[in-house]
Amino acid sequence: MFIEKFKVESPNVKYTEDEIRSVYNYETTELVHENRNGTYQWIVKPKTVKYEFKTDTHVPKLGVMLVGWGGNNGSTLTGAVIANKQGISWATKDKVQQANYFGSLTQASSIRVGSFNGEEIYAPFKSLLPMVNPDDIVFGGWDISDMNLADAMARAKVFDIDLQKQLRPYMESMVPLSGIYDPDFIAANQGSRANNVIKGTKKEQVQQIVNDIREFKEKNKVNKVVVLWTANTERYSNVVVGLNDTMENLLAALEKNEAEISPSTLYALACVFEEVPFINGSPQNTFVPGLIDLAIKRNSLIGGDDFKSGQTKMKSVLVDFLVGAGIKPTSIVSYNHLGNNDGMNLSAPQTFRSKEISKSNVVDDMVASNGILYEPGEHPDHVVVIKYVPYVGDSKRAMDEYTSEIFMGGKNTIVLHNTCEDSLLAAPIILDLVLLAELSTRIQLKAEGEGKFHSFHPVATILSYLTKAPLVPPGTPVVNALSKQRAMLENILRACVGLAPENNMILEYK
Ligand code: NAI
Ligand code: DG6
Repeated sequence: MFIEKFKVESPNVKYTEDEIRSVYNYETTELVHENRNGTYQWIVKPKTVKYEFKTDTHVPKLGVMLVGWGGNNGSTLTGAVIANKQGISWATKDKVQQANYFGSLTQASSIRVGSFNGEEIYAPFKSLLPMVNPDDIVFGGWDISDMNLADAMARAKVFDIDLQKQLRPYMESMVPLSGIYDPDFIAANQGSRANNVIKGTKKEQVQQIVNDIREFKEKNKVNKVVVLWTANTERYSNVVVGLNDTMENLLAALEKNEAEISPSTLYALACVFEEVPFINGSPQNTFVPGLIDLAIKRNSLIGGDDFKSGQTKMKSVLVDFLVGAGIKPTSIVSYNHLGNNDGMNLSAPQTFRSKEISKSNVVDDMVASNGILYEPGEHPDHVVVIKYVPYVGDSKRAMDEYTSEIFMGGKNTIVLHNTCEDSLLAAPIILDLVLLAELSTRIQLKAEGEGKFHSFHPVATILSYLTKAPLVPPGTPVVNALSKQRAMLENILRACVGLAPENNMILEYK
């Protein structure tokens, strides 16, 4: 059965006019490796840590500024939100289609809240805590191309033509602000697009972004802004001691107009200065150590990297399943071809390399979790190929071959073929990233023994379900397995309303 909303009644949770307060017993373990009677042993000690959470229930008017607003993802997301808000439907060759938010974890997935008369009861994921309604988001942003959003939508060739016609009047007047362009960081084939660029030194460019955010806030009367990079994939920046390895060095490098500071790092700097959340949807190392250092010191949310939309999402399910089932993946080969501007940009070796890295490191934690299957340091062969094929446009083809060793030396090969508009996978993920980033800034917590409430760590691991290469604070484990990432997110939100983590034990019926 499906219910629309619910309220938790418990001595551990209190709803007031302004906040939800909960007390939550976090069941965890403490591990010790110690010498007992002459032999080293692993001792596991279960322990309970009491946490308190408080969630500000005032949902702000949210502004979202996209870097790369006029791209396929930017125009698709903007058009989709307008279509949902306006209740637009359109004729396809199959049927009359209604706008929806399919593919969004927050808007189109559900959580289990319990059993009632022997039936499982589910509610919308978004009913867990008060969240911004995507229909109410005000969009804006930057692009190095000055094309208005209606023309950008037509260029993207993602939406059906009947929908485009209905959206055009809403999107014609939406024109991106000038962007920071540095041809050294993206493919040379993007040069012809760059007719809308901010001039000046890097420091002046950062200041312009700061001014843009302030003006956007003021003009649209929004209480909060989240900035998200959905612009072209850049090459990796060189991480150099003395240049970008610490906050001080990065700020000094900005003063000196050092060439090796990428445009994405400049936008991120502006956001951290303004304490505006910044999310990186592409694979490059925008978050050089100096930037992470600065974000931590200013307690300004950063999250990334690279939307986990299709092939990688499947990979982080399938490899988790195989390794979890005691099957040993030995070779993973992932081919992609696509014909959109992202594909054209990725046809340059340096930008492809950024994508290759983020697509390749996604099975490491699953492999490391099973020492029966893998020797220490052993990995499956893992190859990623991306080719630009203009004819297929935004409709990306992803083909994967997984070869595994099974029982008694047998081999098993699984082949997948996925065809889908890339932007229709990415747009709902962008939505989730901004909604969850905003929500997480309204949650405060403290563990027993901590005097004061504090926000989550500014490096937002809570967003990792949505990214291929989750950015984590130094010294924190990276989790790629999709089910664990979802459980982490859902269980944290459940804790905020005093609900136990979903443990799937269903002991009531055992
Ligand atoms: P796109 O090429 O259609 O759009 C990117 C836009 O960014 C373009 O309009 C371009 O003019 C603009 N741009 C480039 N550099 C800029 C800068 N420095 N400042 C402001 N604007 C700038 O690409 P698309 O398909 O929208 O993808 C965007 C990014 O998202 C790419 O990096 C892609 O790799 C990444 N991504 C996409 C996924 C998907 O499923 N569509 C999944 C994972 C990541
Ligand atoms: C080529 O793979 C283009 C890329 O931008 C991908 O479409 C994007 O990174 C999505 O990747 P995945 O692996 O999540 O489908």
